Amino acid sequence: MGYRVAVVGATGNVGREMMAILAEREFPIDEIAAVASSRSQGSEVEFGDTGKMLKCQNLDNFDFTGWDIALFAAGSGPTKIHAPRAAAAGCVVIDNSSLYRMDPDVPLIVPEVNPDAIDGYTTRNIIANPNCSTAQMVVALKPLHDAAKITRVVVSTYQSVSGAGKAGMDELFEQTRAIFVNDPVVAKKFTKQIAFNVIPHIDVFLDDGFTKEEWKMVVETKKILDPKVKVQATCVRVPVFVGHSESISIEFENEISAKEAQDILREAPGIMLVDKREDGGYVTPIECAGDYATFVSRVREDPTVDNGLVLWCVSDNLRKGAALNAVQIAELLGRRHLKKG
Ligand code: 11C
Repeated sequence: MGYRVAVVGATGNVGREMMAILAEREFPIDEIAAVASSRSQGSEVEFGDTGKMLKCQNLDNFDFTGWDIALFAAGSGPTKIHAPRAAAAGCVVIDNSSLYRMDPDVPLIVPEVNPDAIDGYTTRNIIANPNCSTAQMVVALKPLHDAAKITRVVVSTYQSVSGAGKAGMDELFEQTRAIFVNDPVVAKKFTKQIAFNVIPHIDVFLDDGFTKEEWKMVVETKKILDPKVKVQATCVRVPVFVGHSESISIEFENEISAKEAQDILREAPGIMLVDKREDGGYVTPIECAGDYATFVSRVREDPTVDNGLVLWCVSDNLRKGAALNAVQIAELLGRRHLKKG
């Protein structure tokens, strides 16, 4: 006996990945619904590679009664209207938007890091999925924090255009094509040309000069990993289709060598250590796209601080950064709370 699962936002980048990962991981499903805005009503999405085609149902009048789990990848606007409606109908919402992440009554979960926090979901019947750049970073930080207690993190990100949705991917493709055929370059989704360029700006600016994407990395890491850890982030958009990369500098309370960190990371859940000090002995976004792992490379000691390490971390932002983490939360929920059979 399995679950009745609705994927909300099923036609978007993340919704499609959710479908694919539910099928790949053989999540126990009795019935699956593809739900989307009225614009997509009637269009079809495939349930992974199963060949099973699902007709999109209209979110505005979808009745969540009797559905066990709804994976939301619909953006904050529709989520604000429909997630509380689903939760009130008894369906547990796992939400990929930023709407509920900092709500004290909503657990923000990365299963490799803070699985126990899921027990608090019953207050609102909603569980939040973190921002993609936070998810991969905390997977890499957690085993090191357990070993030597992290005090401070300074991170610079190199984020792919798929983080900005299909429109971001289309813009990189269109601008690249335009440059090759000498057409004018048009920037709509991004604030400057993204093809053959990098843009140090993701999401809106806040009063202190940081962007909201940078702020999310700070507050979400504190909520998931440890409120005492200080985080400072610079988030940058790069002309890569899929896969976010991060250069992470970490300060620890206790001593930890690069060798010790490598040994710990090699055994840590969700991590693939690829760290050979030779040409190509590290992972780049092209190689991580489509994979589940958070890849860690270039682990080294930071000679400018006491007890410091620097590392390179890459992951598929649509998978561990979004859809995979959401499905892992559903699996955790099933194991701990919504047992079937
Ligand atoms: C980006 N990280 O790459 C963003 C996308 O809060 O879930 C995800 C935003 C979020 O643009």
